[in-house]
Amino acid sequence: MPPLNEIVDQLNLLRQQAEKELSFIDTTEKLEAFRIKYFGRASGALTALFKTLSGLSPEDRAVFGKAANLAKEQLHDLLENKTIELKSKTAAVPAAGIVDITLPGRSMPQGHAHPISRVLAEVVSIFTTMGFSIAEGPEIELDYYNFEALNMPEDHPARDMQDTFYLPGGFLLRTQTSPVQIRTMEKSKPPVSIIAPGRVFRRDWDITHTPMFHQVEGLLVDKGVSMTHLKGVLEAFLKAFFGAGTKIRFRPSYFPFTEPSTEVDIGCIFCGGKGCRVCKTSGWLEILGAGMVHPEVFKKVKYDTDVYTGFAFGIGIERLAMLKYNINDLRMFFENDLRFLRQ
Ligand code: 2NL
Repeated sequence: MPPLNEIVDQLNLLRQQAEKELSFIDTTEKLEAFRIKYFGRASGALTALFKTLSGLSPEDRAVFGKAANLAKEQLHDLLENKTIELKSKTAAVPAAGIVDITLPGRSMPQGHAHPISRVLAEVVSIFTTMGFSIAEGPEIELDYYNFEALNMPEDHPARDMQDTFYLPGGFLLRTQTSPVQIRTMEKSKPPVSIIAPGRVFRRDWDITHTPMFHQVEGLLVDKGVSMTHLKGVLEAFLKAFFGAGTKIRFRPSYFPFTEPSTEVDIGCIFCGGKGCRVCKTSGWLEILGAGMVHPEVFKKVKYDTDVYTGFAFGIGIERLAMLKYNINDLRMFFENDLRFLRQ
């Protein structure tokens, strides 16, 4: 029986050798051969070393046994790490011929624009095609631009607390995009032909009202502009959006910022004018409001009312989207239920 220190040396040597061999192993077959060489039940090197334990004195056996067990554990860990390493390598690089390159690729889920964005983009595109430019402005406004300059007297119902979100410091959230047109007219002389698309805010929340919604307003100012031009532009828009066969009617109406004012209806697209639930049996759907710009508005922006006239209109985008996609609850647009948006 060799002395203890010789056995310990042998153990250390064995471990070093095993570690070195392991670092060169690159296939599962070689790894299996390695496992048998060291851990094999019949002739494994480690197994053989453990067998020498029985010939030692109880004291030596305790010391050597501890060292041998530690070495065995360490080698076992290394073996396990190597197994994992080799497995991940074979998974990442499949052998040539296993991959079927004729298989179709996995398709990625595709997103799309929100229905409101799509309708807004379509409306904007119809008007820019006619020659209107796009104007933008702040969503947080001053009372002057949202009301005062639009000929809305102090006691007008549209100025009521229940309709408008007031902010500290005399600011408010714009209730329409008209302030953009006022700002544009302040900065530039006629002729002006702009549309102002964007978000507007009102204190309302039910089936047909949300506190935030979208509008496209239009403004055209020049010498000799009349109601006829207004009719022509709006008819062209409605036929482009709803189809060439769309029936159109103009009804007299009232807005503080236009005179005369009109509301424009189209023949009901759901019943063809016969009368149904959507058009409330009238055969007509209200689409937009418009009119000739009130002289008081022109005075605010210092346009000469003896020289210039103009028309303006306002279109609610949510209403157009509801009609286009046959949606009866406005709140659906803002709940972001993906089932609704995909449909
Ligand atoms: C509606 C009504 C309208 C306007 C908006 C306007 C803007 C300026 C001057 C005069 Cl700067 N008018 N905008 C005019 C008439 C109607 O909107 O029912 N919108 C959904």
